[in-house]
Amino acid sequence: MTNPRIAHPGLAARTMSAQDAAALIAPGSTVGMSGFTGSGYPKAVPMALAERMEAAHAAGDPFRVKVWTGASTGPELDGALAKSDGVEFRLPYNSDPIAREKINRGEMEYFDMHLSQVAPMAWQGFLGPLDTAVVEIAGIRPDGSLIPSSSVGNNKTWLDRASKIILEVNAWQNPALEGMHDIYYGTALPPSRVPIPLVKPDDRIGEAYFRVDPAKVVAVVETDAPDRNLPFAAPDASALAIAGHLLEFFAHEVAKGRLPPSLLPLQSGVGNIANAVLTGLVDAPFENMTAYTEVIQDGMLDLLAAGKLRMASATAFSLSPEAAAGLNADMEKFRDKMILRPQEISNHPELIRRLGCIAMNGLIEADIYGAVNSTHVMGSRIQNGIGGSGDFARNAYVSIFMTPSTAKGGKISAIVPQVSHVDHINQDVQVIVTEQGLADLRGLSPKQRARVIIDNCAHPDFRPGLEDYFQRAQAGAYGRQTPTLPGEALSWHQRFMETGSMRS
Ligand code: 0RQ
Repeated sequence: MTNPRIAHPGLAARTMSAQDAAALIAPGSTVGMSGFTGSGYPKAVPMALAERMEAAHAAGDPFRVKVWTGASTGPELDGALAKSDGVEFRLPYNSDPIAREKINRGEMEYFDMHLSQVAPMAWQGFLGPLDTAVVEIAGIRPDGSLIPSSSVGNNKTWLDRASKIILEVNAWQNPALEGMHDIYYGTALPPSRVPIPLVKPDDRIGEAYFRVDPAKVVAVVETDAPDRNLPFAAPDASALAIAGHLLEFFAHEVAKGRLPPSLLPLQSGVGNIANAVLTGLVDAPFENMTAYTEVIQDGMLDLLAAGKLRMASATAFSLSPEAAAGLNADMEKFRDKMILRPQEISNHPELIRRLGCIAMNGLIEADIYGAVNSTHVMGSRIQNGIGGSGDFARNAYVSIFMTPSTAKGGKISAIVPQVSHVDHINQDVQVIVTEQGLADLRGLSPKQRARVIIDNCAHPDFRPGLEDYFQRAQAGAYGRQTPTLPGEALSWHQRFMETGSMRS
């Protein structure tokens, strides 16, 4: 029987099994896959590829590929390929635990990069050639154009750049997704680059479909499998306190006339705390809000459903299984309020600066001067990656980072004398919030920043240690602009690695 989702006869004729499609991917090649935060990633071909890899390894024949994506994917892609020891190089973002272990054991090369830069760098030729694109879509139209699925990510670029293309047509994806996407084809390389004509989060500047050269499509695979996302934890006391401090800050900024009553376009990062802040906004006195962000998570849907958020622009969904099922059942209600764009547009520095986004991201640790580490535990073990946090933090109207003041059951202070890895320099960090309070760092010098970060954000158990370091650094450092004691600055991390705790 013909599949109504594959309406182009020429492409329908290329329908085959995932195994046959995976057989078209060569060892050592570079594969650009769809997928962004657990949405819209291919679900059958990577698993079939992983089986091939295992068989090859068992026969003593190494079979590994280089994998590029939008951001994180799901266990059927990153998990399966990492388990089969099939990935020699990965970019630009990963949150899969098996892949993380491989990376941190030094068995997989990982290029953790700004998500807005992936497509431009691919076009500039900085990343090398792309052999195969494996892209999940919601359908193929009679003219051969493609209906995107639940994430856009870098798909446009993979489809344009790859020598050959494998499409997965997923019947689980809601047909009502059609028309929600805005695929902008106006990007060009310098010196031909022009301004991107987007001035409001609601603007549509592109097309609803991907263009594709049918001659490059070597396989079409039918699937029917859900996106797999992780549930969000119910907000704990710490997440609620952080949300409370932030909402108070927004109200204060509105009262001062520094933010309009509907705020400015919201960007919200990944994780439970970011989600808790969004949920907190449901009962806050801000109406007619918008979001210009990377992912639409549960809290954004709550805000849309409550009528507090007028619309949300992103590149992907990042929903709990319940919220994904709910959205799928209710897509008609939400679809006109959401736009999914390529990640080079959702995260574009020009647009973030123009729109004046309020950036809210998580962190691993911050130091007393306000530098932020979003990626590396103890300076060397990667957690996920910088993702879009750098795109937004540097260019935002106000750049906010949030975290509980301690990690690992209180053994680690999230506020340290010096971060063990730098993702966001202090100039890109304007507000830090923990459950203890909020530090507004705008307009402050390094020593003034240290004062408010220690007083407002550090956990009381670690405050005296930070205070002691700060005082001695001011008295004995080589210079007094950003007083630092190099021999001691990372001693808290050293203590944790030696004793299992930063506590002395
Ligand atoms: O590890 O799961 O093993 O216990 O880090 O920490 O507290 O669950 O916090 O989910 O908000 O994630 C920075 C990782 C925070 C995230 C980060 C350990 C902690 C736990 C997760 P376990 P929590 P969150 C746009 C924005 C970069 C990308 C980004 C992130 C785990 O926000 O990946 O911002 N950001 N993208 O125990 C040791 C510390 C720690 C620590 C936390 N100081 N020391 N371990 N952990 N702090 C979206 C995209 O780009 C897609």
